[in-house]
Amino acid sequence: KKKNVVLDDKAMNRALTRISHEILEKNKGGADLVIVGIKTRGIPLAQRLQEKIKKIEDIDVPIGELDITLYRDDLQKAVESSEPELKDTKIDVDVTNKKVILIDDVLYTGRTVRAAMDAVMDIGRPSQIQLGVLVDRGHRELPIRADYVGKNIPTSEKEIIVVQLDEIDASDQVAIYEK
Ligand code: 3GP
Ligand code: 5GP
Ligand code: MG
Repeated sequence: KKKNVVLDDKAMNRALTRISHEILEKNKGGADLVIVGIKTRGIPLAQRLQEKIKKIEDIDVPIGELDITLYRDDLQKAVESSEPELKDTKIDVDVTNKKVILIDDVLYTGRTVRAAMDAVMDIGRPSQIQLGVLVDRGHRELPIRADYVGKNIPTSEKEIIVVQLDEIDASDQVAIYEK
């Protein structure tokens, strides 16, 4: 319940600006990129990166959406006992020979990202898949790492990262809570 703010609106915006530059640097520009936001909060983050890349290099990177959810009624139990599953895919562009950048708010066990990679590879043959997250909270259960990280926040299993975004929560903030 105790709250510790780790990113305020300004810090979040700077992190996303930096990631936009890192994406352009690593890929030598924005050609052949497709940005794919994962379910709720990955989607506005993907849109913000698209806008920043447009401002920096005046290039329109297409974006798509994946809805990957745990079937569950209880989040805690679900995290331990069931796998994330694909509910919906909205990717209008052909990903074959494109570099797909998956975007999620928080990277934890890596199981959601694994499901997202499966979903992307089911619809085409990307030349690469990269991963960007606002927060890496550790505790990976699969050999997955992010190419772009807003902030590394080592957490205990008892802590939870609360990500609030303007588009959904009417403010920009990342905070750590004790469960
Ligand atoms: P998101 O859709 O914005 O990513 O998983 C549904 C929501 O529950 C996620 O929102 C996420 O913010 C929140 N959440 C917080 N802690 C956890 C967790 O440990 N596991 C999962 N699956 N979701 C979490
Ligand atoms: P995974 O364990 O598969 O990496 O994460 C599962 C999903 O829950 C991902 O969409 C991830 O963003 C989200 N998630 C995991 N831990 C947290 C957390 O502490 N806070 C928030 N906001 N989301 C989380
Ligand atoms: Mg998420």
